[in-house]
Amino acid sequence: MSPHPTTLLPYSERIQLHTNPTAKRILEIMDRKKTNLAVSVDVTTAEEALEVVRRVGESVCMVKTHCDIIEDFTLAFSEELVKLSKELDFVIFEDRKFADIGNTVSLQYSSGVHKISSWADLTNAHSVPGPGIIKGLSTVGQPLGRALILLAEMSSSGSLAVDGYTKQTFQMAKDAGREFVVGFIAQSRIDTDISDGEDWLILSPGVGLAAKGDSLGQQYRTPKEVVGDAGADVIIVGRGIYGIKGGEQAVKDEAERYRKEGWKAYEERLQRQ
Ligand code: S5P
Repeated sequence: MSPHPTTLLPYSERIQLHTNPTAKRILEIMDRKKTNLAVSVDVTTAEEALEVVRRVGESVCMVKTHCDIIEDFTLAFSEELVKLSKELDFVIFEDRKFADIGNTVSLQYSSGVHKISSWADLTNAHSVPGPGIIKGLSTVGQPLGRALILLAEMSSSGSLAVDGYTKQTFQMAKDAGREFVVGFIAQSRIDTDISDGEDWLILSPGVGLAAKGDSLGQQYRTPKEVVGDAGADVIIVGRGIYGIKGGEQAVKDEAERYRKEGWKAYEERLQRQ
């Protein structure tokens, strides 16, 4: 199979193919810092999370959070995260996986303890409720220049987000337009986007250099498989980096190792014709 055209374009040339300010910024950072690595900071205290971010910040284009697992979450934490995102030049992706009707998700996004829209550049949603979820989130996020990605596939074994579901998710994004929805969580670049010629960002979790999976269904592939073979743009790594034994320096070094692997896979991909 010939490579998907988008996978042959450098990140720098794809910036102009986006109108959403967060999508542009992601591609600009990737190009500037030579990184397609997102670190998923799945630790349970604010201090630990900020510590991991300080260690990996220089190596990443994106930090992914699950704000609802942080026991002592406060808006001071999110303010510090925003400060670090400016100093260390990365985008904040809150992995909220919204999955309700438009009215409810707009409140979950803007209100409550977390006020996600006030600090997260990017968030994500399941397509299962239908297009109202995009409308609800966009009323809050779009005026702030935020962006949304949809979960088209998942990395876990037995996921129901396959085949027709994946295709319909893609169609839902196409129908919504690319002002707010800028891409997908997926395991590979979705073939059908050849037909509309649009540049969607593909972010892939389930990336690990050591383990092949965990005991709860997670499945890992290498950066080479994800970026090189499957044509994804951003690799999302959690435990493979923050869970490494050996202290602060080890986490920093491991982030660099993944950054280099991801970037090498991208550079090799650009050479394929
Ligand atoms: O399909 C998915 C989608 C997501 S966003 N599979 C995933 O694993 N994720 C998230 O990526 C998951 O919630 C976790 O935060 C991260 C993977 O973590 P790791 O420790 O397995 O690398």
